[in-house]
Amino acid sequence: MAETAPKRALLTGITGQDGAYLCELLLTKGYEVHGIKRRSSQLNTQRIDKFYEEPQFRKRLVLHYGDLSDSTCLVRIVQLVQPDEIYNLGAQSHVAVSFESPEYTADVDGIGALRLLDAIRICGLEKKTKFYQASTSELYGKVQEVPQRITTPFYPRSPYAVAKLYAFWITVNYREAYGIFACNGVLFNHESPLRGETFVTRKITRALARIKVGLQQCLYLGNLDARRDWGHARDYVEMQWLMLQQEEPRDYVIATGNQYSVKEFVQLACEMLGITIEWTGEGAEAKGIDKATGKVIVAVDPRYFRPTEVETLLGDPSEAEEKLGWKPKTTFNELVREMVEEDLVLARRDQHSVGGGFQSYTSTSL
Ligand code: NDP
Ligand code: GDR
Repeated sequence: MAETAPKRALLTGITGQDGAYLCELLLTKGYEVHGIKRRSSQLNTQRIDKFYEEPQFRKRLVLHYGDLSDSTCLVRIVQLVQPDEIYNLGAQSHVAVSFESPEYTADVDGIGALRLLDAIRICGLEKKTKFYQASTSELYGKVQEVPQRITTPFYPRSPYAVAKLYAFWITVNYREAYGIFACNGVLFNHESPLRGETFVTRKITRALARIKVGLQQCLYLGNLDARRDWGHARDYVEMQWLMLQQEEPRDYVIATGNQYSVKEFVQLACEMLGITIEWTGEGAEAKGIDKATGKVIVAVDPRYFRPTEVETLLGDPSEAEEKLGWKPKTTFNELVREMVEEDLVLARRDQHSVGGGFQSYTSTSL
């Protein structure tokens, strides 16, 4: 019997957190995975390098240089790969950074989605290529309904969210106008040990682990009262794939249905590290003191406040459960534990380097 060709997926943002988890999921499912990576002056494929070392995956993973701001390269890659599925995960994904680079963020996060959808049309692949757009709970911004579901009105609060609003609607429009199987996954925050170090959860687990082993004195944060619905990236990429395996394309909210504050995240991470933290002050004056040493280990630096903040987000995942049978597997406690444990290993490794006379990298600008 002739072997059937593997399904082919094209991922933008393959070098990011979700890209790495999705890449692994698709390779495990037998896909041929093509990824678009940006040229960088330093290596930027650390999260996916391990797949090249796996003999069973190596042959089915292909990387192409490209950029979401460059439509000619996107058309060329889509034409070359003829993908069955495109997952548009690439983005300038940091909300605070989007206030500093609003135009770039609009170009990559908003128009980037259009460029890819148009590449599908230009290549005549409307009937073949399914499209996943990485939409976000940031669309709800100043929340109009609790919990947020797919019908909740949007009220974006940052250049990032406004750019993603455009990407959301252009995805809907290309589905309706050209019959492309295109879906938005409106994902609430999802984290992991692979999370970028400047997002709040990873910043917390990394810094507290380094404080625990004596490599850092204090963790500086912004709004400690912000509340988020935090899930695990590994669970969420499964849902991204599931959405493209349905009979009909539609948009879904992906969340856990539970919410915690930044302060509660810090508190739990401290407990897991055996640090007893005592809080004093409120708002910009809030401080976390290590009870054992009396030292301030968490403080607020207003530099991390945003011009417009999203105070609270809480998703309703019931539709994903009813229609797709999807439920997040990892609890909040398990997520925080996994991140803390991995960062403690990294901190101890750094501690050994320092003991051996090497410098350890502590950025105060994270
Ligand atoms: P990351 O920031 O970890 O990864 C972003 C990826 O996009 C990286 O691979 C990055 O490349 C790439 N990228 C950045 N700019 C460009 C560009 N101009 N052209 C091509 N690629 C580019 O994000 P996540 O993995 O956390 O998120 C994936 C997607 O999901 C993003 O679109 C994000 O906005 C969205 N999202 C994320 C959520 C979350 O909680 N994680 C929740 C909701 C939505 P490089 O490695 O070179 O920087
Ligand atoms: P978010 O994630 O903005 O929700 O966007 P982030 O982790 O950056 O912030 C979450 C909340 O924590 C508050 N906060 C801080 N944030 C950062 N980064 N650094 C700090 O020091 C700090 N102190 C407090 C923030 O103000 C905010 O309220 C993420 C990204 O992955 C987006 O791409 C994605 O779309 C959304 O999640 C859903």
